This record gives sequence, C-alpha cells and structure tokens, in this order.
Amino acid sequence: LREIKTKENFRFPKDFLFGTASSSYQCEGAYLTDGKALSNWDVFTTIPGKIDDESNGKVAADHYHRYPEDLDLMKDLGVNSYRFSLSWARILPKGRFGNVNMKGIDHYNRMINAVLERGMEPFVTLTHYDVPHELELRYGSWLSPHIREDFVHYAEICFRYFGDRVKFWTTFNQPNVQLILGYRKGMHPPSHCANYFGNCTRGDSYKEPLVAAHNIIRSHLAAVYLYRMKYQEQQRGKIGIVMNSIWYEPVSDSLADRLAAERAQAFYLTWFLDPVVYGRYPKELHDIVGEDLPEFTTDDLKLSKNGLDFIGINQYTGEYAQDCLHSACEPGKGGSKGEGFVNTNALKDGLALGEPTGISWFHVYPQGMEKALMYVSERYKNIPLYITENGFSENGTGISLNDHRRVKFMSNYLDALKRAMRKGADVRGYFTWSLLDSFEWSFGYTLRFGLYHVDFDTLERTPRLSASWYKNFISKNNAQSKDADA
Ligand code: GBH
Repeated sequence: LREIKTKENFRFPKDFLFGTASSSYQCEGAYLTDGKALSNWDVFTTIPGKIDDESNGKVAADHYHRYPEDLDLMKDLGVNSYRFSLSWARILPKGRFGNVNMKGIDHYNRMINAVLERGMEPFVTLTHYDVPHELELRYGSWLSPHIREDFVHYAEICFRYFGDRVKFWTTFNQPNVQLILGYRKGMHPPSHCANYFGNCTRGDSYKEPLVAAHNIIRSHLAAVYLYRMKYQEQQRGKIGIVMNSIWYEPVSDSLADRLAAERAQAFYLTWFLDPVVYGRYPKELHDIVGEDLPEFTTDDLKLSKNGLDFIGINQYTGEYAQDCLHSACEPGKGGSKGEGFVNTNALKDGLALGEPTGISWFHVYPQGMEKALMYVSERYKNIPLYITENGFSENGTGISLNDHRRVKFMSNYLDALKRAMRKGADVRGYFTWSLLDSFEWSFGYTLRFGLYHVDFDTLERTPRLSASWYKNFISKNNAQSKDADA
C-alpha cells in the first residue's frame, strides 16, 4: 500500500529536463555545405558493405536546413530541452591545422538562439562519433595522443562562441561504443578489427580500444580543466560525459557470474567513468589486461580530481553475463581477453534477458534502467545523472505510425526511472532518442527511432502515436508540479 502511495505522489522536479536527442551526422545532412569538410563518417560510408542499405548521411533528415520546423515540433511536444551534437568538421574543417569556419559558427549560433527562443535549453555534445577526416589522415585520430590538443582547441572554440548561452556541455557521446565498434568490430570508422573477429578490414591488436580510450579520457579531462579555469565561473554551465550503459545481469546467482557481470561493466562503463571520477581504471580491467593498460601521469591525476559535473547515461538494453574465466563456457563474441572473459550474450533457459525487438542487440528490459541508475549513483557518490538517450525501434514494423510498442517502452522505462529517483538517484533529465527517424550508423535507414516518421524522399515529417503520448506525458507532469506548488 505504501509503495502505491509513494508512486502516486511522485513528482518530477519542476526544473527536470524533458527533451529529445539527436546527433549531427545522423540528422543534419548538408555534408559539404557552408565550408564543412569531410568527416570520418562521410568517408567510412563510401566503403562498400559497411552500411546495411549502402546509405549515408549526406542528406539524412536535412535538419541543417529544416531545424526551425523541427524545433517547432519539439515546442509542440512541450519539451524544455534539446540534446544535439556539433559537427567538428563544420567548425574546424582541418582541425587545428586550419581556420575556424565562421559559416559553421553562424549556423550553430542561429540554431542555439532558435532553441532558446522556443523556451528550450540547449544540451550540447561536442563529439558524437564524427571527427574531421583530416585528423584521421594526419595522425590516426584517437589512436594518437595528439588528438588531445585538437580536442581542447575545438572545445575552446565552442565554449568561446556558444558558452554564453549553452549551460550543459558534454564532451563525448558513448566513447565505449565508438571504440568497440571502431577498433574491435570494424563496424564504425576507422574500421579496425581485433584479430579474433572475422570480418576485418585489417587485423589490429586488441590494445587499440585501450589506447584510444586513454586518449579520449585525457582529452575529456583537459577540456573540462580548460572549462573550469577559463569559462565556467563566468558562463555558469555544467560539463559532463555521456556513456552507453548495458545492464549486465548475472546469468546465475553464482559468485563467478556475479563477478563476470562486474567485469563486463569494467570493460564497458566503468572503463571510462572510474578514471574520470577517481583517476584510475577499474580493478577488473587491471587484473585482466595488466601491463597493456596505459597509465595516467601525475598531471592527469590532478585533472581527474574534478573531472565532471554530471554523468549522461544512454540506456536501451540489457544482457545476461556469464563467466568464461573460471568455468568452461562458450565465450561468444565477448569471451576474449579484450572483453574480460565474459559471455555477454548468455542465455538463461534458452532465453536472452528481456523481450526481443527483432534487432539482435536490443532487448526491452526496463528494470535495467532502474538498476543501471542505482549502480552508477552508488559507485559515483550520487552524482547528478541525465538519461541522455532512451528510445525504441524494431525492424520493419517500427516504421508504422501506430507505434504502440514504443509507447509501452517509453512508459515502462520512465516508470523504472521514477523508481530509481524514489530510491534516491539524482536524475535531472530524460531525453528520448529521437524526434526524427535518422541515419542509424551501420544500420543505415533500416532502423527507425523517431517519434516522427521521416519520408527520406520527400523529407516530410509525420507524427507517430508516441509523439502525442510523450506530449501528454509531459503536460500531465507539468500540471502535477504546478498542483504541488499551489
Ligand atoms: C545509440 O547507441 C547511439 O548513441 C545513437 O547515435 C543511435 O542512434 C542509437 O543508439 C540508436 O541506434 O551492431 O550488434 O554490434 C545505443 C547503443 C550500442 C546500439 C551499439 C547499437 C551496436 C551493436 N548502441 N549497438 S552491434
């Protein structure tokens, strides 16, 4: 009875951010407009066989030109925030080896102003997978320590031009996924594979993701340090990082499987968050990777004392984790040194965790939202959290406008989010992925995550049922917070 009562009384705080999320390469299009140079993704999508439908983001949803219309759709939903990313190659076509492209700056200035004019907070990601191709050519982007100088240079330009109006910055979007897909599975640029995967463009060592992660963490810390020293006091914004989280549920109660679930996190989530918050890699990562793990300098450690203001979590799915270190088990694609000897695709009584969607990586498991939020809250001392992405797609049928399954998905995941908040997780915002159908990386346009359907021939936007559901959900919550105030 008490449980039900607290649930009824639950209110989102008045300043809670509700929004939609997107990324530059996936929705902007305009791939060479106004001085933008090629990004790593513009180049990668030309490699045959990399994208399911051989498509690319040259036009995508044409958000670059249609953002005013799209912001009107958001305003109509009643959201008070928009999470989007900037295209580095628009702002610095040649990285720090060339000039600032003022047309790119002007574009984002207009867009940020348009967001604010509609009563929404811009929530800005500096890098959502796309980097100027120039930096890939010059020194191999994330594999080189030089990337830190470029990233800090880019971040400073963004703080300088946009920081008077942007109060929420994140440095990276889920670098864990970026590196696993880019350096281990060959599914994202620069298309490297570790030697134990079949479809490699070239066989690289399993160390590459570790090296690239180290460079990303050091880039993050340096950009945050710069923000704190030069901009934060005056601009009064917050800065964080976004990680993808998969809830790893031990496939059994055995100690070995519980430790395996923890190892899976060490090779996925805490891999980045522990260094940024505590200045060290998780113990489980050390234990397995040993001396192949790069080390932080004393300067890095100083910077990591104050390495973020909040954590963004992209929460979609969950998996069973099974130990392959102490017991004989079929390691699956996760069962290698590089991923901690865990089978992260384990089955229990023949079933995967959660409900299948038709997309192999994606099972619906709302409890994972609650569990992941509690896990991160506990490990990082109740730091402020944002769900920076959560959304639903299925193959084929997901195209329909009557997206009942998406509505049910959002409703169940938001309930799980509320449960975590009731238990004390300091969650401050929720962004659904996405307003529009967009270019879904290696899946091309075969997955559709939009509250709005996009016809990629006419570029027409049409609301799905979930758009009116989200609108209604937000307005009910606003009304409740007002009642609570009265
Ligand atoms: C998000 O990641 C991305 O941040 C966003 O850009 C994207 O649009 C959204 O997903 C929806 O796709 O190909 O089987 O190896 C969510 C987590 C992790 C989902 C990697 C896709 C690929 C698995 N992603 N996963 S697989």
